[in-house]
Amino acid sequence: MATYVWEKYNYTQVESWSVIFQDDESWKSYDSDSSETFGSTYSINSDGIISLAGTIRTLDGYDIDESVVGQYFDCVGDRISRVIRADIGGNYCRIKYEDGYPDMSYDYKKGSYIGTVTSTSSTTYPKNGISGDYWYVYKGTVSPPSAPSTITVPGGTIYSSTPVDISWSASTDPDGDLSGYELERQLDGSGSFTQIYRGSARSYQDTIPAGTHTSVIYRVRAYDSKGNYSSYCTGPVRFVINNTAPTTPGSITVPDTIRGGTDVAISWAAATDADDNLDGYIVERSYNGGTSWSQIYQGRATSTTSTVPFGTATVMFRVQAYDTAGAKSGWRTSANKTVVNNRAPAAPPSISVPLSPAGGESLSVTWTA
Ligand SMILES: [Ca+2]
Ligand SMILES: [Ca+2]
Repeated sequence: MATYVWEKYNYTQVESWSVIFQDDESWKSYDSDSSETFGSTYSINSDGIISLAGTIRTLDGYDIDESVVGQYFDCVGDRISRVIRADIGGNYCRIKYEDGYPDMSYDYKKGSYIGTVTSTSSTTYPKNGISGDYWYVYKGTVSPPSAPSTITVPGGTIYSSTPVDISWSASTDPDGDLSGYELERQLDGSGSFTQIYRGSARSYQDTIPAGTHTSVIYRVRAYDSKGNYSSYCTGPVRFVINNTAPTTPGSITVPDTIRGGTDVAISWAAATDADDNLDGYIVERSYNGGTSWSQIYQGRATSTTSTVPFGTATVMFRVQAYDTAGAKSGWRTSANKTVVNNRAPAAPPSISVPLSPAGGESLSVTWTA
């Protein structure tokens, strides 16, 4: 479905005086807000001064010349009857309205630009004119993006509590205004789809919450900056096996004093798993207060050792549990420990003792520093 686009503007009201005058062959009126020159015969400034070089008449057809100076006469026809007076002197005349109802109409001029508006109907706003408080200029139609041609969902069974990577192919937009994608998920083959991602990326890591879900379908569509949507690209049905992530280990234990260059013993409390499929633990270490982490252990034990290099300033450790479905617990993190960097002095390189000590005499034993 096409979307119709307009530019939206403020507008201003302009008074248009309905005195007309003859310029060569034609009769013209003028706007009171600007000085204008018509041909070479008449010029009008913003005070309504008309250079007099020919016949001037009202819109109703009354000539104005020296014979009506200071006189009054009625405008007739279907207009409100009113009086005008022409003061003529020198080579100009001034048209003056005496009854408080200047014989003027209103014109409208397009004002400052506000923005664009859209509609699915071509008749919501005027093509070029006023509706309500604004002036609209029709700019044509815009088109939605193409739908992503593919959506990729991991094959086989999906476990709840375990992240799954969903990705999709890029869309294109005839207007060049593609903005992003919306990814939606439907659980158990019924009910509405729920949006789980909106943005410009083309992949998303989803985790189905633990529960009683049995199947999942993903679908994605593209949108542009005007709010137009593509159709959906819908993925296959995947079966879901309910799984709960293990509990986070209740504690992690590291020595009170950690010495640089020595092995550090780390242990943690065992996790539990509601599905009885706990598979092991991952332990990570950080030297910069948790800004970055590196893995130092993965396995089923509840303790490990780690050598902290001499010269390390601080160290912290964390552990999480995982199960056979790949679901992971939260992290249990140690305090940030200051490392003690102190080594025993080296042994003296040599020691010398006399080769043939004599009994009863004192010995001289020396060593090098
Ligand atoms: Ca578009
Ligand atoms: Ca589990």
